[in-house]
Amino acid sequence: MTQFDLGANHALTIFGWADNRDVRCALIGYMVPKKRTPMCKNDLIRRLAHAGRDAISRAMRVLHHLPLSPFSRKVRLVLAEKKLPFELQLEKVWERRPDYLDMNPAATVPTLVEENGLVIADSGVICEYLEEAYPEHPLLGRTLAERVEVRRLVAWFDGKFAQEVTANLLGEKFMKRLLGRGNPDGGALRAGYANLRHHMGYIGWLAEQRTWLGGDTLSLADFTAAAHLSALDFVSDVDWSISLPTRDWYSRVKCRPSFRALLADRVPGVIPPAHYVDLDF
Ligand SMILES: N[C@@H](CCC(=O)N[C@@H](CS)C(=O)NCC(=O)O)C(=O)O
Repeated sequence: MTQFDLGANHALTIFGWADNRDVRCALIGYMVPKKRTPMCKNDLIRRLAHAGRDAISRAMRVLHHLPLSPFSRKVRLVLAEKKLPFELQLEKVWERRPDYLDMNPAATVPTLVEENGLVIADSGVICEYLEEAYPEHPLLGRTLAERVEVRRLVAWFDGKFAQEVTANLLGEKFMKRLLGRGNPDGGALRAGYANLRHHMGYIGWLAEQRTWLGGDTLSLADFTAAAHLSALDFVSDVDWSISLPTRDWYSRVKCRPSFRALLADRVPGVIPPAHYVDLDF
């Protein structure tokens, strides 16, 4: 049951439900006149429509994200692999929206808001939560040894790779400006490209030893690495000729249906290279 304030004159109480697999919203409600001031019919209809839309959107799973954020991309891949419907909400973190800070005081993306209103901040926490809440289509590996290795690699890519590569390239070129922290630093960019070569060598080595990065099964390790590389690829920072095994592994991940939405991303002012969307690049 939700109560909407329809302005100075009326409140509307709605009993209903909505989900985004089958959008239904029962606007079974009643109006409570707060004052004896008349409200014009058109105004009332407009406010009811807004209230209905609010009721529907509140009940959908929403991921607050930025399209070039690898952490957001990782969660999008996991949600899609687990076949969990969700809506994307662009969050310009640099605007420091108070409502957003209430949900995620770190002011970073992503943040997931579940259909029941549960707010989950931080991509690592979100992925662990999704694995526990929706164990179908497991993404952390099967055996204990595999699960340890998958977690080690997730920490590797979201920690070491993110610091040594993503922050030096995407961070310097895009986030720094948006966050009002000045211009890209040439030294950081050079370090980023040099580190990327080493990391691609390591990914290629893993891909040659194993079916997938974490072992025999496709896992969060693959999606974490692919999330970082896909964001860098979008801004033309990846030279795939550096490591052919890395390229072959990436093209296998890129063919997953869960990847389609990432390939359709658009970012104002950034034109991805032609191979970004090419599944046989
Ligand atoms: N540990 C966080 C890191 C998220 C993160 O750093 N997101 C970046 C975008 S890729 C961000 O929101 N940066 C904004 C800022 O640093 O103020 C997570 O895994 O969600």
